[in-house]
Amino acid sequence: MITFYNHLHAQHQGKVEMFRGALVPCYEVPARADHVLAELQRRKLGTVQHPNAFDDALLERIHSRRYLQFLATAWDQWVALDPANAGTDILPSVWPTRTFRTDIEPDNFSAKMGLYSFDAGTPFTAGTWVAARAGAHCALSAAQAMLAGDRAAFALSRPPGHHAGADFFGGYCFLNNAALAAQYLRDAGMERVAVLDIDYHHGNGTQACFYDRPDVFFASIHGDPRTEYPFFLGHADETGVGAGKGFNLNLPLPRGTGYPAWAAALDTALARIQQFGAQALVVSMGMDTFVGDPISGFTLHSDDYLRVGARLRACGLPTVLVFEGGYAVQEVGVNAVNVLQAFADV
Ligand code: OKP
Ligand code: ZN
Repeated sequence: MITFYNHLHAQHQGKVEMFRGALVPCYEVPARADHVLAELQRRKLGTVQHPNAFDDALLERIHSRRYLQFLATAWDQWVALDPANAGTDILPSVWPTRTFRTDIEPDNFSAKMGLYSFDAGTPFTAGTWVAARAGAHCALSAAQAMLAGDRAAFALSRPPGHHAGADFFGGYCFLNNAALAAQYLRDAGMERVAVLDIDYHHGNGTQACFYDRPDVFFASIHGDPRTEYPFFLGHADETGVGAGKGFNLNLPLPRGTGYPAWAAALDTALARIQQFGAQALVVSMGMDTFVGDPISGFTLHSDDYLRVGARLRACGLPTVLVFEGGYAVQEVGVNAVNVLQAFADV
């Protein structure tokens, strides 16, 4: 299986995130991707390439222009406020909630940060835009390789993407890599594309991108949002709207869910994807369902990921796999590559 590796990922290196009133060290660290790369190379699982180049206009297929322009200039705006800011990551602290307006972009920088985000756990750093953009290019490159005939391709990138919407970042995500890949496949002429999100956290950004559309089916298996991040989306009664009604499937599971119940949900999701008649599959491959994950609550074990890879392969679709979460840093390489190896082997 070919891997497109975001060689610029370490340029996004947040220091701290807000958690229970304190700034704590970031969980989403460069070592995550390093461990996956090292394990891929150790098992000699296909070639590893840098991403291809793409026109920035492709990002506008999913994201709004004003949001992209903000991301591209945010760091310079921040340092322009005060040169001393160059040593500090940016975190938002004020948001437009219900009854506020979001159509006018404020001039104030903190207000802009709030307009374009939904949490205080997602630091924006000097290299965030460069890293996120190259990560999106990895997902697009994987879609391109799949279109060219590869059965599967892997985008190994960080920061992750599935919480990012058309015009907001949050949950460690800035550009929605999986959504960009799915849209790329649609634009290349595939009529029905499915996105399957197996990260522990609901892929609210991806769901929002396609919620009113019948051409991209979104299915997600995740911790119940009543107790789990991102809290405000991901319930089972969210089935799509308008022309998109019936093309969104959420399978929330309680904290503590283990492989048997999780795999039953996976079978349900894959059956619906087959029923939909998907011509290609994009997987938001979060590895934070692992029992040892420090911020998540399912109890999958490393061997289970071999079974996950085999099940994904068994549905027979050309597949783009996009790396998302997974914060048990020492184990994330083995777990991710178990999925890939079983996909490649079976
Ligand atoms: C991103 B992805 C931990 C708080 C949780 C947000 C989690 C984002 C997960 N102290 N903060 O879906 O893996
Ligand atoms: Zn996650």
